[in-house]
Amino acid sequence: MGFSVGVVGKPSSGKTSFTNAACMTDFKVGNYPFTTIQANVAVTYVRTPCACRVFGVKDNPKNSACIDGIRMIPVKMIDVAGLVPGAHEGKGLGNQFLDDLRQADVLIHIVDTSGSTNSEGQEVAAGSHDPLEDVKFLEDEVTEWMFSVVQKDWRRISGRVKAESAKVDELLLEKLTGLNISRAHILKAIRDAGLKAEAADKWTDDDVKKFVTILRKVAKPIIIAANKIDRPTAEQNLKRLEKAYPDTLVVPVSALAEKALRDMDKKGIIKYIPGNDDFEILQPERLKENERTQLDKLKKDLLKKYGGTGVQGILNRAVFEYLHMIAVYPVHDPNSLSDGDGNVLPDVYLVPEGTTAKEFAGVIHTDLMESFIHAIDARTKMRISDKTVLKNGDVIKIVSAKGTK
Ligand SMILES: Nc1nc2c(ncn2[C@@H]2O[C@H](COP(=O)(O)OP(=O)(O)OP(=O)(O)O)[C@@H](O)[C@H]2O)c(=O)[nH]1
Ligand SMILES: [Mg+2]
Repeated sequence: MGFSVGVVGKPSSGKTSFTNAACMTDFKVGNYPFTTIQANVAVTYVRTPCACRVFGVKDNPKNSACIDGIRMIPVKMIDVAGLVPGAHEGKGLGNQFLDDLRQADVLIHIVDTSGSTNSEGQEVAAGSHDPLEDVKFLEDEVTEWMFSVVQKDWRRISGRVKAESAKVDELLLEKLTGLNISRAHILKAIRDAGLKAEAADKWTDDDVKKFVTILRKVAKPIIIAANKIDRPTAEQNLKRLEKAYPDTLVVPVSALAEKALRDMDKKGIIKYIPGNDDFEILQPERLKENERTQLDKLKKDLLKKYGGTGVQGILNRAVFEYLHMIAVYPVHDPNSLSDGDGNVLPDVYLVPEGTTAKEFAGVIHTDLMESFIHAIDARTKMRISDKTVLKNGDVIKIVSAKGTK
């Protein structure tokens, strides 16, 4: 599966609750630190209007699902153990589990916005801990982790740049490719740090640190889920978080409410579509009076106030708005929009904005890219060249010398 989201934060901030709500799993949740030790891996979905509606066809999705004209694209979610300040030096559970985040394309930082847990994740009086501190330390810990990976090998890398005029981006790529970091990420970080790749043997410790700090932002962007927004002390802190991090995506979230709504939907008591700011009660007779009151309160104080529980919202916004990914559908036959077996609009892939037709072929299969001839846009039925930049919702046939898709 293509896209991966890492779920990070201090202990007891609600990482596993968020994962359970997003993926409908039942991983262990607890109000004490380090409930999670081994990473939990599950699948969630981002939602986007499906091309079937635009083309007016009935589809047969294979690598995804389509519900009422909404295409659900699977995304891998990795819920890791809680991080405490000093984790990169071995505090708490140490930084081993940071390795669980290697494949993540983006990190969702689950913050206890209600301020009712301290930096170690222990319960404290609601509102007494400042969640702004949590954001700062988490960014630092992830950067320190990346820094330690680069630093471990820096002598050898700078030595080779000096002795053999080796390319620093190539050596760094070898080192960092396992962290899902690309050459483009590395080159951008070198450029943005104002450093010169040819002079890497002369980079000071501070230069390397600066490079890694920017690389972390480029390759593992962190967005903020302001969780536990259902608690009274959270609202004020949400405003402070938004003000302190104007360039970061900050979304109010209640993992607890989302899981409760999805569970009731599964039982058929209500109809709730994740991401919506409303639900419909289907079987009122199955609700006790206090449950009914709680549901009314949840609708008024959370769904209507914040536009939803934020769980689906933050995923969609992270992928489409913040990371600028687009959804593209490959087909075998641009007229029937089907694959070789007659399935209509079977697959959809998330690719970064700016992806060309030829690069898209490479996302499906390396062979398709290598033998790429041209592509056909199913909407216009026109040929498009290798360099044509694709758009969100495009349906594309790749014509290649080795076979077609
Ligand atoms: N009120 C409220 N409580 C929540 C919410 N999300 C999680 N909690 C509670 O916070 C506590 C910790 O939840 P977990 O999901 O286990 O937290 P975690 O971050 O995975 O914790 P570790 O695995 O120990 O790092 C539990 O008591 C949850 O019920 C929320 O949105 N609202
Ligand atoms: Mg957990």
